[in-house]
Amino acid sequence: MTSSDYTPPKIWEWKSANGGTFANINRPIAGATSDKELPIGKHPIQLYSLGTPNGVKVTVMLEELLAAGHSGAEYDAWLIRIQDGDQFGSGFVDINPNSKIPAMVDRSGDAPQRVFESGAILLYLAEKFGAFLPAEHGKRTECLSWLFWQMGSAPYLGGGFGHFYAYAPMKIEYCIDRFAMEVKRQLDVLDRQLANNEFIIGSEYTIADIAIWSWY
Ligand SMILES: N[C@@H](CCC(=O)N[C@@H](CS)C(=O)NCC(=O)O)C(=O)O
Repeated sequence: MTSSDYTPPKIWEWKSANGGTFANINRPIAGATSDKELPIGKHPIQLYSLGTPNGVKVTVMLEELLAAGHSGAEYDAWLIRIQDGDQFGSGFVDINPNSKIPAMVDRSGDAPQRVFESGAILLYLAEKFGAFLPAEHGKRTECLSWLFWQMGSAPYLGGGFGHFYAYAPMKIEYCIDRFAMEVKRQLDVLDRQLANNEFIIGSEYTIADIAIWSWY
């Protein structure tokens, strides 16, 4: 297909009823839409999240830490229902100005520390507990390279392929072909890396595995 009926406007305007599965929560502006405090439980770590691939990364990390004997990783998990717009409540926006799950608050120190972006949360927890991140500089660099690879690649998978294949109101062959090819390529990157490695950076299980596993 080489042509379409659509001509992009010179100045784009927001049509709020543009269809698609997430039309009710997609907006071209940031910030809170309602006043809503976040609940706080009894544990040092407060997790505000949902069982999506990005959300699951943090839950897996916290459970791995607990299984490894790090009792300081006890946490309260609070559901943020993104389809209902919980991510636009003022309390959530205070801990993540980007209004996306997962977000976390560590209340174990003198002042609460917010952390957002799933990769940043994995790194924060790995450094806090000295776990699942190699200490040796070369291996640490390799681990962070794969962590950042995953963070940069996921939007092609979820926002690109997943969106146009499953959620877009019309099926556009060009978009599905473009993102299917990219997702296949990413899977081949992983196949080749894992052909001779038990875990993504070798014999050691790290936060790179946790980030990659939930998506691929
Ligand atoms: N780069 C972010 C992406 C987070 C993200 O896209 N979260 C989605 C669910 S997986 C979300 O909260 N969407 C709600 C929205 O877009 O309003 C991360 O890795 O934490």
